[in-house]
This record gives sequence, structure tokens and C-alpha cells, in this order.
Amino acid sequence: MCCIRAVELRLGRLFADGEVPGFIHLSVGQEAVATALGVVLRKDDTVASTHRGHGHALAKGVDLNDFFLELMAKEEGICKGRGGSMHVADLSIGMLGANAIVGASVPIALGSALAHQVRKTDAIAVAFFGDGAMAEGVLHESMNMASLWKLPLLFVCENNGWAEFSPTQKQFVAPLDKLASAFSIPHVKVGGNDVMDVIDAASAAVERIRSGAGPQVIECITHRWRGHYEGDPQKYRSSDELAGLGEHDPLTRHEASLLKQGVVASAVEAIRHEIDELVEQAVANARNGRSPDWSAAISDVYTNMEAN
Ligand SMILES: Cc1ncc(C[n+]2csc(CCOP(=O)(O)OP(=O)(O)O)c2C)c(N)n1
Repeated sequence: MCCIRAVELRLGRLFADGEVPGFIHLSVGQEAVATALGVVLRKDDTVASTHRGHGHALAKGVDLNDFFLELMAKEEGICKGRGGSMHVADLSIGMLGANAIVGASVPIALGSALAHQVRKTDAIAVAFFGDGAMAEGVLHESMNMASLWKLPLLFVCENNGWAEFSPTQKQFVAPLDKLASAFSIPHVKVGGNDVMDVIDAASAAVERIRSGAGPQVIECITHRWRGHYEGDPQKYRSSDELAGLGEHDPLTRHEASLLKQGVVASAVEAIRHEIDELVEQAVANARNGRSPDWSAAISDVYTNMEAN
């Protein structure tokens, strides 16, 4: 969680300074969900993510240096600097990619879940999506197929109450549990700002799915601290809501719990310090990376393979 927070706060500053091209959407406040899934999943499990996917990528194991090289559009980045924030992918560790299209993570994870099933492994696929995807037909179709075929697919909804500038209830007429139950998929709702609670819910779901029981939904109630995108003035949110966000901080909450269990404050501080240093090294490394050459702009776009 500390690493995701440090990376995103640093990215926010780099973006403001013009060092990160394109748009970025930060998940500050939502770190407990990505972290918990990172704890529970194995390397051979696969993850498809959203436009707010930095935490998902890092928790799945994307290397910090590779991550900054990619976000800062360098040739040495995991996607040669062409994917950027909304398309971070690393197939070698099961990170199928972030995705700019709302809901599009879901059919990608569905296809991957089918591949796990056909190959008869006990790996599972995870689809992260926001509450905004609840109104997308592709989620409904994917739920239907996943349930019919008993696919090893975990649907993880990060419900932060907002889809861009509209509250959830103005986006979709039913709660997610009703939608899941229409497709006979078990649904569990969990407080998404408590990392241990999300770990518990995710462990139980993953164990069930690995045993062949078919898909499951976990709905994590969480809070988006920043605007929809960096630079969003958030005029659509009340000052009370914005002022109260700190109460939901997953990091403060977990730190308090660790201290209560006898962990000394200096140990927590040492972790924070070590992470800050690693992040700074990764930024320095990325600054030294090569910018992609224009002559390579269309390589990997077309293939010479004959269609058949
Ligand atoms: C199919 C589609 N429709 C609309 C958009 C524009 N759009 C980008 S993000 C977003 C809201 C997403 O909200 P949510 O899924 O709740 O995720 P959050 O931003 O809260 O993490 C919308 C409507 C899009 N990218 N794709």
C-alpha cells in the first residue's frame, strides 16, 4: 500500500511538471483493494485492469523501474513507452493490461479465465472494474457466460461512489448484488479501505473459485481522493465529502492496527523511507531512458502474417 501511494503521489507531481504524457487517473485512497489482491493472487493468475490501474499493476508485480519507464514514455518501458498509464501490461507476470474503455477489463479477464479452464490449470483470472462499469452491457454478458461455463473468474468492483462526475445511483438502477444474483453469481460486499478485510474476502473467494465452483463478485466500498483525472477541480463534490476523505485512509488505518499489535513506529517509518528511495531511483532511471524514435512509430501495429 505504501508503495502504491508513494508511486502515485510522485506521478501526480511528475504529471504536473509535464514529465508524464497523456492523462493519469490516480487511485489514492483505494490502495487496500489492489494490495489485498496482490497478496492473495499467484503469479500464474491473470489480472485485467481499468483506467485507474497503477495499483493493480504494481500489486501484480510490475517492476518499479519498468513501471516508471513506461509511464514516462521511454523505449525501455514494458510496452516500449507506447502504452502509458492506461495500458500498462506485462504478460510475463499475468498483468493483462490496464484499459481506457470502461468495462473492457471484464471480457479480457473472461477470455483468460476460459483459457485457464481449457488448459485445466487451477489459475484464476481477475477483472477489476469500477461502479461505472455496472451499466455496461459487456459486464452483464460476461457475467452470463462466466456463470454458464463456471469460469474461474473473480469480479472485483472498486465502488468509490463516482463514475467520472456522476454518483453511482445516477448511473445504474440496481445495486451490484442484484445484478450478480440475476446471473446466479455469489456476491460479497466488503469495506474496501481495510486491507485485512479485503484479504479475507478475496482469499475465501479465490479458494472457492480455484476449487471449480465458478465465478464470484467482490464489491469493495472505497473512496477516490483525487479528481477523476489529475487536474479535475471536483466541483461536483461537496466540501464536506472532500474534507472527510482522510477518515477513510487505508494506510493510516492499517498503520494504527500494526502499532496496536506491537509493531514499532520506527519500523513503519523505515518502510516508508525505503520505498521513497526506491521510487526516486526509479524516476531518475526513467529520466535517463530513451525516447521512442519516430521511425518506429508504426512497428508492432501491423503484422505481415497472412490472415487465414
Ligand atoms: C465505454 C466507455 N464509456 C465512457 C468512457 C468515459 N469514461 C472514462 S472513465 C469513466 C467513469 C468510470 O467510472 P468507474 O468505472 O466508476 O471508475 P472510477 O473512475 O470511479 O475508478 C467514464 C464514463 C469510457 N472511457 N469508456
